[in-house]
Amino acid sequence: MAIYSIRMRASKNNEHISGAERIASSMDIQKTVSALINRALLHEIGKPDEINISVERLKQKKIKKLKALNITTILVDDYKQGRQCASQLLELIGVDKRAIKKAMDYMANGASPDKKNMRGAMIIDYKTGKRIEPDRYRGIRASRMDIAKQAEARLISTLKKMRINNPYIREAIVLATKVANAPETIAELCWSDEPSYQAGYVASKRFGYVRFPYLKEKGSPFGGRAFFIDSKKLDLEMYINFLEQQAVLITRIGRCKPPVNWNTFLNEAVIPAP
Ligand code: PML
Ligand code: MG
Repeated sequence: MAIYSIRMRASKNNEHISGAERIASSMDIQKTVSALINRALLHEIGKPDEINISVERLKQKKIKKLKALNITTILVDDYKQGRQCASQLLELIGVDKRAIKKAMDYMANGASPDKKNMRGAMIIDYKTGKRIEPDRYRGIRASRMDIAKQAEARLISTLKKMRINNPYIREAIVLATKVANAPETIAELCWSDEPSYQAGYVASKRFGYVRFPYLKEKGSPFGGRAFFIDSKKLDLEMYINFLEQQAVLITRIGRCKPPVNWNTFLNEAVIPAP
């Protein structure tokens, strides 16, 4: 069976407003393309000036199959508390305070040099906070990934039970799983650029996908992603190649835990049971 990577990106006034992608068989290309176009047309920022769709055949043997990260939700009252807890978690993972502050400042104010959102992610040194992605406007866009139909059905039903099912979170789990599975990734920080969507997460191999219902003030259009790495050890070209080119399919889902407050999370996840 021929398998394809189908990618959509939409822009308005030369600014990226929406992007999404799927991996599908040749039989499903048409309905997938039409769903992605609908998605671009329904974006809350308004009708796009341009919609780009690309359809590219994948060599099946090269698709890497992965299990999704476990999902934990931390209950926070507002985005300030959310950012405090997210910072503490990043510190626990080993990211330096300086690097966390720089990443958050960039994301809160438009991370591209013209103070707009980037289409992709920043790559940030975990100690110094120095950005090393080659193009600061575009960033690195993790790509060529999806979740298999059966795993997606399970993920939807699990997320529904927790009352957190929506396309943002499903796509973010797929992306975060791919990114966390690059051995070079120390952690990822993300919050949404949708003005009405305030949630975000810190993802890592050790703690999984840890979400915070509030990481951003309501109405802010600024969001994005930061991948923390050790620039002294990193082969940047190989890392970017994995993130952008390696096809990944999530075939199994992880656990999805009921929401907890920050102290409970620390006690359960950080201090190991005797
Ligand atoms: C986005 O697609 O804008 C990023 C969403 C990140 C948070 C998803 C969640 O866990 O609710
Ligand atoms: Mg978005």
